Amino acid sequence: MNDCIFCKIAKREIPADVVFEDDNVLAFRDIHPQAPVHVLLIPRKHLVPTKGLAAEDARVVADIFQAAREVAEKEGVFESGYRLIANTGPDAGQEVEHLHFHLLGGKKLGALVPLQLN
Ligand code: DGP
Repeated sequence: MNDCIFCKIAKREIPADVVFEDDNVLAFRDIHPQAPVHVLLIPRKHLVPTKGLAAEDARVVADIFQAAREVAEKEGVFESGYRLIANTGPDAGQEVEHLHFHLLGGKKLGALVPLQLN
Protein backbone atom coordinates (compact mmCIF):
# COMPACT_ATOMS: atom_id res chain seq x y z
CA MET A 1 0.00 0.00 0.00
CA ASN A 2 1.57 3.26 -1.15
CA ASP A 3 0.31 5.49 1.65
CA CYS A 4 0.48 3.02 4.54
CA ILE A 5 2.87 4.19 7.25
CA PHE A 6 3.58 0.63 8.44
CA CYS A 7 4.35 -0.53 4.87
CA LYS A 8 6.83 2.34 4.66
CA ILE A 9 8.42 1.25 7.95
CA ALA A 10 8.53 -2.38 6.72
CA LYS A 11 10.29 -1.23 3.54
CA ARG A 12 12.62 0.96 5.63
CA GLU A 13 11.46 4.04 3.74
CA ILE A 14 10.89 5.81 7.05
CA PRO A 15 12.91 5.18 10.21
CA ALA A 16 11.81 3.10 13.16
CA ASP A 17 13.50 1.54 16.17
CA VAL A 18 13.39 -2.06 14.95
CA VAL A 19 13.82 -4.73 17.63
CA PHE A 20 13.10 -7.85 15.55
CA GLU A 21 12.74 -8.78 11.90
CA ASP A 22 12.57 -11.82 9.70
CA ASP A 23 11.21 -12.52 6.23
CA ASN A 24 7.57 -12.07 7.24
CA VAL A 25 7.44 -10.02 10.45
CA LEU A 26 8.83 -6.72 11.69
CA ALA A 27 8.74 -5.43 15.29
CA PHE A 28 9.56 -1.85 16.25
CA ARG A 29 9.02 0.48 19.21
CA ASP A 30 5.77 2.44 19.28
CA ILE A 31 6.31 6.16 18.69
CA HIS A 32 4.01 6.95 21.65
CA PRO A 33 4.89 4.30 24.25
CA GLN A 34 2.19 3.45 26.79
CA ALA A 35 4.45 1.24 28.91
CA PRO A 36 8.20 0.78 29.52
CA VAL A 37 8.12 -1.86 26.78
CA HIS A 38 5.77 -1.01 23.90
CA VAL A 39 6.57 -2.75 20.64
CA LEU A 40 4.41 -3.09 17.53
CA LEU A 41 4.50 -6.35 15.57
CA ILE A 42 3.40 -6.28 11.94
CA PRO A 43 3.41 -8.55 8.92
CA ARG A 44 5.58 -7.16 6.12
CA LYS A 45 2.59 -7.76 3.85
CA HIS A 46 -0.20 -5.18 3.97
CA LEU A 47 -3.00 -7.12 5.65
CA VAL A 48 -6.20 -5.47 6.89
CA PRO A 49 -7.90 -7.75 9.43
CA THR A 50 -11.24 -5.96 9.27
CA LYS A 51 -11.41 -6.98 5.60
CA GLY A 52 -10.77 -10.62 6.57
CA LEU A 53 -7.61 -12.67 6.22
CA ALA A 54 -7.15 -15.22 3.46
CA ALA A 55 -6.22 -18.74 4.51
CA GLU A 56 -2.78 -18.20 2.92
CA ASP A 57 -2.21 -15.27 5.31
CA ALA A 58 -3.13 -17.14 8.48
CA ARG A 59 0.44 -18.40 8.89
CA VAL A 60 1.80 -14.91 9.46
CA VAL A 61 -0.41 -14.50 12.53
CA ALA A 62 1.32 -17.54 14.06
CA ASP A 63 4.66 -16.03 12.99
CA ILE A 64 3.74 -12.80 14.81
CA PHE A 65 2.96 -14.69 18.03
CA GLN A 66 6.29 -16.50 17.79
CA ALA A 67 8.08 -13.19 17.15
CA ALA A 68 6.25 -11.69 20.15
CA ARG A 69 7.72 -14.36 22.36
CA GLU A 70 11.22 -13.59 21.06
CA VAL A 71 10.70 -9.84 21.53
CA ALA A 72 9.37 -10.39 25.08
CA GLU A 73 12.47 -12.44 25.91
CA LYS A 74 14.82 -9.83 24.39
CA GLU A 75 13.05 -6.99 26.18
CA GLY A 76 13.15 -8.84 29.52
CA VAL A 77 9.39 -9.16 30.04
CA PHE A 78 8.82 -12.80 29.15
CA GLU A 79 8.95 -13.92 32.79
CA SER A 80 7.20 -10.87 34.27
CA GLY A 81 4.44 -11.02 31.66
CA TYR A 82 3.19 -8.91 28.81
CA ARG A 83 0.02 -8.01 26.96
CA LEU A 84 -0.51 -8.58 23.24
CA ILE A 85 -3.47 -6.66 21.83
CA ALA A 86 -4.91 -5.59 18.49
CA ASN A 87 -7.17 -2.55 18.39
CA THR A 88 -9.93 -2.93 15.84
CA GLY A 89 -12.21 -0.10 14.71
CA PRO A 90 -13.09 3.33 16.10
CA ASP A 91 -14.23 2.32 19.61
CA ALA A 92 -10.88 0.60 20.14
CA GLY A 93 -9.05 3.72 18.97
CA GLN A 94 -7.46 2.03 15.96
CA GLU A 95 -5.33 4.52 13.99
CA VAL A 96 -3.48 2.33 11.50
CA GLU A 97 -5.34 -0.24 9.38
CA HIS A 98 -2.30 -2.45 8.58
CA LEU A 99 -2.54 -5.51 10.87
CA HIS A 100 -0.51 -4.92 14.04
CA PHE A 101 -0.27 -6.17 17.58
CA HIS A 102 0.88 -4.06 20.53
CA LEU A 103 3.25 -5.85 22.91
CA LEU A 104 3.11 -4.03 26.25
CA GLY A 105 5.03 -4.81 29.41
CA GLY A 106 7.60 -3.72 31.95
CA LYS A 107 5.06 -2.67 34.59
CA LYS A 108 1.79 -3.86 36.13
CA LEU A 109 -0.59 -3.10 33.27
CA GLY A 110 -3.79 -3.02 35.33
CA ALA A 111 -7.27 -3.44 33.92
CA LEU A 112 -7.62 -4.25 30.25
CA VAL A 113 -10.26 -1.55 29.92
CA PRO A 114 -9.72 1.44 32.27
CA LEU A 115 -12.79 1.95 34.48
CA GLN A 116 -13.18 5.63 33.53
CA LEU A 117 -13.88 4.61 29.93
CA ASN A 118 -16.88 2.45 30.89
P1 DGP B 1 -3.57 1.55 16.84
O1 DGP B 1 -4.34 2.54 17.66
O2 DGP B 1 -3.75 0.17 17.38
O3 DGP B 1 -3.87 1.67 15.37
O4 DGP B 1 -2.05 1.91 17.08
C1 DGP B 1 -1.19 2.46 16.15
C2 DGP B 1 0.09 2.76 16.88
O5 DGP B 1 1.07 3.07 15.93
C3 DGP B 1 0.02 3.94 17.85
O6 DGP B 1 0.26 3.48 19.18
C4 DGP B 1 1.13 4.88 17.41
C5 DGP B 1 1.95 4.01 16.47
N1 DGP B 1 2.51 4.74 15.35
C6 DGP B 1 1.83 5.48 14.45
N2 DGP B 1 2.68 5.99 13.52
C7 DGP B 1 3.91 5.54 13.86
C8 DGP B 1 5.20 5.71 13.29
O7 DGP B 1 5.39 6.39 12.28
N3 DGP B 1 6.23 5.10 13.93
C9 DGP B 1 6.06 4.33 15.03
N4 DGP B 1 7.15 3.77 15.58
N5 DGP B 1 4.86 4.13 15.60
C10 DGP B 1 3.80 4.74 15.02
